[in-house]
Amino acid sequence: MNDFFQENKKVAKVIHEVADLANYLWQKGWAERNAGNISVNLSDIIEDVDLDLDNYPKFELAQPYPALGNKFFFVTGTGKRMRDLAQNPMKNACIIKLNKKADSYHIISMKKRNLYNFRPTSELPTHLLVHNQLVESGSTKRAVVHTHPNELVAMTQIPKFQNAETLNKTLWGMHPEAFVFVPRGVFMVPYILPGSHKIADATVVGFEQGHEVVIWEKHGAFAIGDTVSDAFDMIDILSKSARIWFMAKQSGFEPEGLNEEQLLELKDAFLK
Ligand code: 2HA
Ligand code: ZN
Repeated sequence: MNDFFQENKKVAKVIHEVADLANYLWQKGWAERNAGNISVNLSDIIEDVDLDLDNYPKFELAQPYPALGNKFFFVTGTGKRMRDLAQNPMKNACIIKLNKKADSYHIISMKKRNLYNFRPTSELPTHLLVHNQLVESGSTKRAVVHTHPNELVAMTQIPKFQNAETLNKTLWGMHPEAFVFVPRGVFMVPYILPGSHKIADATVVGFEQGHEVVIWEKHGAFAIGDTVSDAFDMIDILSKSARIWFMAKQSGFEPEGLNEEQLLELKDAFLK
């Protein structure tokens, strides 16, 4: 099965993109140990594969994801390191296929005997719920990326930035491109236990409202995009703004930011 996916050029390209991204996340210092997770909906590029699902291990899901019946996903593995994934994606991530009712999945990229204790990411509830929303809403976005971007996480340790309005205004004000590329700003989720269905439910609200980046207070960021690179760019741009804020602050000054008039001018020019 491994070979099949590598022979499918479109799937191989997605796997390469994920491996490249895993390397960037590690290089950026956003992926300590097993931090972060990535998923890509492959259903448009894996059409009909004649699979005997009984040959592949089956796992129940705690809830159904109605829009995801029979869909395929490339998903990083729980406990796996991004730096290892960059070297060997098929050992540190897997392809899953949901069943028709979308209340269980099979891992189809590994034979039962090779599976050992491999499982998809601990944040699977959020990844699947977000993909469910993307498919339901007819979005072209197929990639979901979660990482721990240092400066953005650090900002959420500062009480005034636990409010999306203040955080967005500050991030946009540090660099105009932050507004150009993330004009809807981030959606803030207050601290909730990682890996929980509760954090999945809170996160999907942000994407339903049209945001492309959701910040998890004191934890990290979730972003969506047509590709994993697009999702990464959103976090990278905001992270740059956060870095500029800290640099100005550390030099002993209160960062000035763009004023209301300048922000309005950007809104007129770029908010479609
Ligand atoms: O994959 O980042 O949020 C480990 C995490 C959990
Ligand atoms: Zn995390």
